[in-house]
Amino acid sequence: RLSAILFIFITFCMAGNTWAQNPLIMDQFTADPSARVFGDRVYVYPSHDIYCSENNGRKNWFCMPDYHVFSSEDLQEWTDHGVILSQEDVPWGDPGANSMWAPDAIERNGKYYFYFPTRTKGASSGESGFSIGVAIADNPEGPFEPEEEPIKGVQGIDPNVFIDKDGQAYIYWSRDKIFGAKLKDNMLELASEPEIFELPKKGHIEGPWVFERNGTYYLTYPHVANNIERLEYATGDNPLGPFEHQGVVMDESPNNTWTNHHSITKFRDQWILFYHDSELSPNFDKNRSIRADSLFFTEDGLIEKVIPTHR
Ligand code: FUB
Repeated sequence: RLSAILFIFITFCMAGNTWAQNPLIMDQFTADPSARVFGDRVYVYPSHDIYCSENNGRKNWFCMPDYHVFSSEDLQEWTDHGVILSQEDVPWGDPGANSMWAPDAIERNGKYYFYFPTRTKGASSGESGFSIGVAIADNPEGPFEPEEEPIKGVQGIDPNVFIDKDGQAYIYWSRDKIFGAKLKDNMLELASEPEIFELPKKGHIEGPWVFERNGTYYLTYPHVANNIERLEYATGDNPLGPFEHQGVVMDESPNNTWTNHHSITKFRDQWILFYHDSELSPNFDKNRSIRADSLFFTEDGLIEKVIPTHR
């Protein structure tokens, strides 16, 4: 009888998302997880939060010096492959800015392209002072070599890259609103004029993540609706829209974390939402920790709201 109860309990926990052990990384602060499946492992490219004093950036603000990449075959045990890119390595970046914000990575023709925003040397403050660079590697864990110049025609943060079934690549980014454009085959230059997606009508939106499922394109994003971010989504028939706002993927953080930043990917036949929260740093919400929970769709292709699991 006890083993039957235990079995039911474990099955309930699995169905309720405890596939992953949250937070995923316990020995450092991590945020903005972009997750990709390469081979039989899931790789997460997060940003890396530290705490700034007056001397190394803006005190009490985001302080992000470099990127590590982590991988796992079961979402339980994670390998830290170490630093793949630091602020000082970026030829066009402001070396003292500690501004290595939310990145993304994607594979094309056996090369791995790592997209990262950082403040440009001598740029004004604010998101328009950020450009988006690309670093290239032969393996998902690097070493990554940054390009000499950022992508022309892109000012902003939170890059996300999507490659459609026909091979056309797209890049999305944010600067209060979400922008998107086609990428050339070299993955380094825009192939179309940027388009602006104004969804929803009011409030700050950032952190785009696009994926396709059964012919529907999902544009998912954090939206500041009530002071802090909640994850929302829109759908369309085309990677560049138009997109129709659909609803909420995840409510605002129970820990009052101002940001949430996410990715959605399918790993071992299960859709998974990667996101962050500041559960490990209750008094400072710019020191965040990445997390993962299963994500499900209704029969109509709508996203069921994800409820975060805790340890
Ligand atoms: O991590 C720095 C910024 O906070 C990201 O670029 C935003 O998406 C938000 O998570």
